[in-house]
Amino acid sequence: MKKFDTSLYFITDSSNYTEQEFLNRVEKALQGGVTFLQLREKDKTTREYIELAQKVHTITRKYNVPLIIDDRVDVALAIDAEGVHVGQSDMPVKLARKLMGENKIVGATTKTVEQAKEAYEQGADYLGVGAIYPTTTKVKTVLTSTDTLNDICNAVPIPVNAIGGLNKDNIDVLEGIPVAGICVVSAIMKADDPKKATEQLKVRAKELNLC
Ligand code: TZP
Ligand code: MG
Repeated sequence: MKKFDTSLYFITDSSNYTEQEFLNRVEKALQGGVTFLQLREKDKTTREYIELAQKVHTITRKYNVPLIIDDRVDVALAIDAEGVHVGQSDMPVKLARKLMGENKIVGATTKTVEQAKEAYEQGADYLGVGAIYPTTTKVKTVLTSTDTLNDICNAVPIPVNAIGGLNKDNIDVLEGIPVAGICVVSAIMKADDPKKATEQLKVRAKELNLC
């Protein structure tokens, strides 16, 4: 049984930062208590994606936090990342699982109970569900209601994380829903102080019993 903790899942976005500033922010987030980290790059060449992933992996290893690569099974395998995350337009979970093997983590984005059940049956280890709120992060998505999120949590026996526009001041909307945790980009990536922002998110998520 793979053991991992998605309670405070940080998804990165390196746009608008120099590489050093980006890596510093990643490390600050890890110091603040991020439990799971996804490298999400949309505009990099394969070579650039791999080189950045190797640098991020060196940092996440120090904190014993799994590194998940967005979309790219080849990049995840090339750098021996702990896992990959696929969306509905990416490689199907079944094929991602086949290529990644049983010991790696495969996560999937789902927006309906049907998609969630299918991803679980195909071998997903965890799900991301959203967007719960509108997001300023570059992504093609539609809003998912908290009722649907709740239904998905109850429909599959794997961890389900909420995503989309979440921050310490609005995650109370998730109270009472059996999520395994929250996924955030901006709330940490764009914070003046990523370590403090992470710590504050963690405190609030704990207060609300979200993790
Ligand atoms: N999938 C659904 S919303 C989203 C993704 C990748 C982006 C979430 O970013 P933010 O900045 O936390 O709203
Ligand atoms: Mg994707």
